[in-house]
Amino acid sequence: MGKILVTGGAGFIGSNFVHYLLETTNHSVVVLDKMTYAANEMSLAGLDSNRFALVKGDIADRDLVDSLVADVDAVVHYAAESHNDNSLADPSPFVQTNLVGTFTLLEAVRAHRVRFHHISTDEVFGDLALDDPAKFTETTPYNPSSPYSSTKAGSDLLVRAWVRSFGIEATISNCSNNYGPYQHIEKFIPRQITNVLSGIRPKLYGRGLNVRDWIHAQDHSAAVLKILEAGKIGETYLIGANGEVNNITVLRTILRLMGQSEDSFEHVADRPGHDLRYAIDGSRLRQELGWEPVFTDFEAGLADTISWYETHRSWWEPLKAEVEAKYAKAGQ
Ligand code: NAD
Ligand code: TDX
Repeated sequence: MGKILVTGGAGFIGSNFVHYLLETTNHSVVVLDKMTYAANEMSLAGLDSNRFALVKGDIADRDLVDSLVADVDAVVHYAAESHNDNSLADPSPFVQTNLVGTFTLLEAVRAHRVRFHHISTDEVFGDLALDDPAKFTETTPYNPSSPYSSTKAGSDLLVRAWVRSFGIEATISNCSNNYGPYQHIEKFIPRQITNVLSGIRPKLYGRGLNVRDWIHAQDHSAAVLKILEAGKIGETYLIGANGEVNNITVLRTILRLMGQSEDSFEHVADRPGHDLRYAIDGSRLRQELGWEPVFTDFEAGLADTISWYETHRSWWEPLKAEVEAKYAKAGQ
């Protein structure tokens, strides 16, 4: 390989992947990122400029994308509008970035015959009942619920069509909910950690019985690298670490780890159309590519994450007031 273009590399999971790649391989990395509200240049500070460059730009900018793709050996595509609540308030950037942006990248990898890996989510499958023993597999039909997840589903389908119709060398992965350092504080876990650190009572949507299947962002990065190196072209891999927990349990664990009473939170308005449960069957990835998660103790991973936010206040504190003002307007 050699030189890898990472789209969305200044966001949460993309920046974790850039660090992982630079630390565990000899590849060099070019990040293409529009630097939206979700990006943070501090997440990429101090990287070796001989092996790393940041290009500020839009994945839907055809000429820019074409020139960058022409000069790399592989593209790993993380860039997206990623937050469900934002997609309910204004779906428009989701359609533009997640669909038109992915289309623009696909046309460039088709023209230059460059290896492509597409990052997606388990939310494309819709949700499962709380008492359903089933988990999502690679053959579960798509049934997305929100503007966010429907645009991710559409982007996956574009990739599949470009593989079949044009023979591009692509793989897809659908991962469960990530946690870890560098996650934007609009998301559930860092929002509650930084609420406690700011003297704000944590906010739980509805009754908090919705289940998410948590995986540490570093385990996600390791899985993506495996797929990039050894995945079968045209294949889809589900990435999950058997981390199903309901929201109220996650919140009570955070409160306990932070020395608070487990009841010191507020119930707020539920998310419209709120998916009940996600659960990944990741056995194909384990069996075919030998990937295993390292962060198997969720509570220990949460404790590490809490300590990261405690020691990186300058990374998140400037964002806090605006994020909470936006939620307050929605009664959340
Ligand atoms: P994020 O919102 O933290 O980061 C997204 C990044 O993409 C930001 O740096 C942003 O500036 C950039 N970006 C947005 N629009 C762009 C555009 N038009 N051109 C170039 N850059 C643009 O998101 P995240 O949570 O890190 O998610 C990354 C990817 O992983 C997404 O594709 C998401 O669907 C997928 N995913 C996320 C999770 C999760 O739990 N967060 C789980 C599974 C899959
Ligand atoms: O303040 C909150 N209180 C709360 O109870 C917030 C922000 C969320 N929640 C709930 C909603 C969800 O059930 O917590 C759960 C997790 O919420 P998010 O962090 O918004 O994540 P989710 O909607 O599950 O989507 C995430 O995982 C899949 C990512 O944001 C997506 O990008 C990814 O595809």
